[in-house]
Amino acid sequence: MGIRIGGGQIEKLNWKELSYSEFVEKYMAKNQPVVLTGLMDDWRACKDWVTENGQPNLQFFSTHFGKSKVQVADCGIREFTDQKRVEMSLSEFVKNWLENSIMENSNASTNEANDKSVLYLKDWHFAKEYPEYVAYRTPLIFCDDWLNMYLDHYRLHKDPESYQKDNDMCCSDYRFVYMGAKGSWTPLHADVFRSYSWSANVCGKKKWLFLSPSQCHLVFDRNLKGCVYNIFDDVSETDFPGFKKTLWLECTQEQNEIIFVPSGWYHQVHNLEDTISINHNWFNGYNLSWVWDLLLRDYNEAKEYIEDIRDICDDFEGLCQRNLAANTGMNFYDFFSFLSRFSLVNVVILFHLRRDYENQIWSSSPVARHLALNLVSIQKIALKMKSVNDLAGSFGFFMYLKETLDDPEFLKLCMGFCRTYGMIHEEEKWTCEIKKALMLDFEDYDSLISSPEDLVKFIDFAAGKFSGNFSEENILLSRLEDG
Ligand SMILES: O=C(O)CCC(=O)C(=O)O
Repeated sequence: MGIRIGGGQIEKLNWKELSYSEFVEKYMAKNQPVVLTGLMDDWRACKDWVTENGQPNLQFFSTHFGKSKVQVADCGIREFTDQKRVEMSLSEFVKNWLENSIMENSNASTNEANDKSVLYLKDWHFAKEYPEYVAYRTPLIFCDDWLNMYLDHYRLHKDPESYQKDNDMCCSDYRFVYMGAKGSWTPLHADVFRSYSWSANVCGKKKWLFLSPSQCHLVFDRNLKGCVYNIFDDVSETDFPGFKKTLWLECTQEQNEIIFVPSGWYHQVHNLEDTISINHNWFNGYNLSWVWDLLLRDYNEAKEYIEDIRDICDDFEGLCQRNLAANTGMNFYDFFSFLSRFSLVNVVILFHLRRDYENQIWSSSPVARHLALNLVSIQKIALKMKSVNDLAGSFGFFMYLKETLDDPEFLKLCMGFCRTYGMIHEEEKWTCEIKKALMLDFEDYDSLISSPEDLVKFIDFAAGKFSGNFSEENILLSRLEDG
């Protein structure tokens, strides 16, 4: 039984036809996919990584990055919910690719099948590994990326027991390069943390198949545990009774096109030609609540799984959180520390903005509005977190305002955030100088943040300071009413 394609077309637009706010309104906030052109014109990757006849420049990779250790998926072998992966050097991967393509060509001339499975290099932290070689610049519309900004300064998860320096690269960021020959593919999945992603084709062509979040339950088995692996397999109706009802959106992505993959959409991807792509996963104020919902669901599953050892376990909750981090990539502690720091970033920049603008119109600036909306969504999540009783209100993380404001990494995070928001909203006159006088703004807030309740209060404190200024649009006040 084949899959049903329907439900319309994914729009393809030249970036020049779209403003930042239109992108936010039509795609990011509505969580809809879109393909954008015109965003990769000056990328170094598009010159260095592609030969004159439009093929991946494998020689270039071997010469310049050959020693890198990379993760390679064998597209012919399934291992649990993913493809089997091995680690090899980039030059070994290239050698294998070239040998395979020679074999493919000779088999094509004799009409024989090549039964060697296709290898696919995935999740290469290229930008982190080669910061000096600036292969590309993240397009402005994808810059409101809290996940990667954060990981430039903090770790998302550091388990003291399993932490190894060598392992540093694996969760250092979510900016990747993918490379694979024609026929390589990625099984059905939704992205890590239910993040957004964007994927740019530097070379080659990909076929994407998308399933909207409203249909996602249909690719799961009766227990809502196992998910279909390959939608082109003969999917068992007994195991996956809902699958026949699924309706897929299909899209072919050409060279130099970037696809925006919204939060929580399941997708399967096939390389129709030899392909190199760059992709980032990210989240921000618009999809952060999805991240929390997923984390809570995974936590409940992790807990249920070990429920029968609760009575013999000294630290049952600790074990749940360790399992959650191992399965999902972060636990409640990680998410809460992330959220607390970002609440402070947003508040600090709002204070800064008010100081920087001598006149009274600062609060109607798009940056101020954006920051206020961020705080609204952080507070909504904190309110949801408050209702998780199991942890007695504590997530194990303590944020002392004074210490945090003195932390050079935190100040760098604020500066990066400031710069990004200045660029996004074209506030060029903005200085982004976060002054040391910062602490004065918090003089009358002499408290630490250690629970979702504290976070709610802290944002209320900020709302109290700013609500007068936001009287026209009443963003912060309307949040209080919602709450
Ligand atoms: O390009 C691929 O093979 C998979 C990429 C993907 O799933 C993503 O960017 O979310």
